[in-house]
Amino acid sequence: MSKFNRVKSPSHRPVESLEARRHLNGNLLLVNNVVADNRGEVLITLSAPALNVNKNTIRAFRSGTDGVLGTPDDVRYSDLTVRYDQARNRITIRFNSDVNAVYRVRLSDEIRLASNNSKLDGEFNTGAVSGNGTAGGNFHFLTRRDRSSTPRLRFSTTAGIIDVRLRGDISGIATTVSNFVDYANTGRLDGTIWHRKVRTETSGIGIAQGGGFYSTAEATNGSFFEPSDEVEKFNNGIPLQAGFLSNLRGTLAMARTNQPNTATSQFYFNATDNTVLDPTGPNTGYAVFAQVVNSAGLTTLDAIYNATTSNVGQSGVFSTLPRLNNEDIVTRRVALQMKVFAAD
Ligand SMILES: [Ca+2]
Ligand SMILES: [Ca+2]
Repeated sequence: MSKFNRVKSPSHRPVESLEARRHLNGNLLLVNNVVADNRGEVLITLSAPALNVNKNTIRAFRSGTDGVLGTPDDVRYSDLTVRYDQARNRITIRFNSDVNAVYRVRLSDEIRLASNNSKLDGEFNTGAVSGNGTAGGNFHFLTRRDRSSTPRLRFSTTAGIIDVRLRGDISGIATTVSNFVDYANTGRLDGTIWHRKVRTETSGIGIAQGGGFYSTAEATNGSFFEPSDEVEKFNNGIPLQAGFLSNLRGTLAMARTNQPNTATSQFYFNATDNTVLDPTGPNTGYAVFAQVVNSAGLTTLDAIYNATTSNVGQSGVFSTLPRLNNEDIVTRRVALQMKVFAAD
C-alpha cells in the first residue's frame, strides 16, 4: 500500500487552516472599488468594516520632477486627509493635486479586518479589484488621465452620486464639453446648489437645474446676491450647440437665457424625455452634451426631481427650489475621473 492512497486515521487528519476557513466564509478584507478623480479625491470601497484606516496606513504620491510614478523622486502628499465611513466601508482621501496630475496611492496591509484583525488582502488579482485569497498584501494603484473623448464625470451631491459620460466624441458639441470641463476643473461647481426644477405636471417638461449659485441663504431675507453667491463665469456665453443629442431622460444639457449663445455654468438634467427642448430651427433648442451612465445616477436624479419644491423668493430665481429635509441640495464636487491601474 503506497503512502499516497493510505487512509489517514481521524486523529491524523490535518486541521483546516484559519486562512482557508476565512476564505470559505468570504471573510477577507478586500478592496472592492476605487474611484479616483483628477483633482485629488479618491473613494475606496472595502469589502467589510476595517481597523487602522488613517494617515499612517494610507499614502499618496505625485510623480516628482521626472514625471514618472514609482521612481525614487516621487513626492508624498503631506496634506493628505483620510475620512473613513465604517458603516459604508468607504474611505475618502483628499490631497491638493494639480488638475490632471497623475498620482499613486498605497494602502498598507496594516489595515485590518475589524471582525478578526486579519490583514488587508490588497495585492491585485484577476477578477476582483484586490486580493489573492490570502490575507496580507498592500493595495497599491496609480492613476492616468482619461484621454479618451468620452471621459467620466462625477457629480457628488447631498442626494447621491451622478456619474455621466461626456460626449466629446461628437465634434459638434466640443465647445460645450470643454466649457463644462473648464468649470469642473477649476472647482467652480463645487458647493453649488440645485436651484430650480420644472415638473411635467406644471410645464410639460421634467428637469432639475444647478451650477449657478452656492446658497439660498440670502434669498430668504430678500437681499440681493453678492458675487460670492454665484459661480464666477469665464465669459458671457458659448455658441449654442443644440441638436446633436436629444433631450431624453438621463441626459445633461446646458441651461441658457432666452438668447441662444448664453450658456455659461448652469446645467440641467432631463428627468423625463423632453424632446420639446430639442431645436426646431436655427438658434433654438438646448445643447445636450453628456449622459448618465448607470441606474444609481438616475436614482439620484429622481431624488432631486421628486424633492419638495420650495419658493424662497428672490425675483423668482428660487421659486421652484428642490429641497431635501428642508435643506438645499448641494453638489459637493464635480470632477473628471482618472483611470486606475495596478502599481506593482
Ligand atoms: Ca517620479
Ligand atoms: Ca493577499
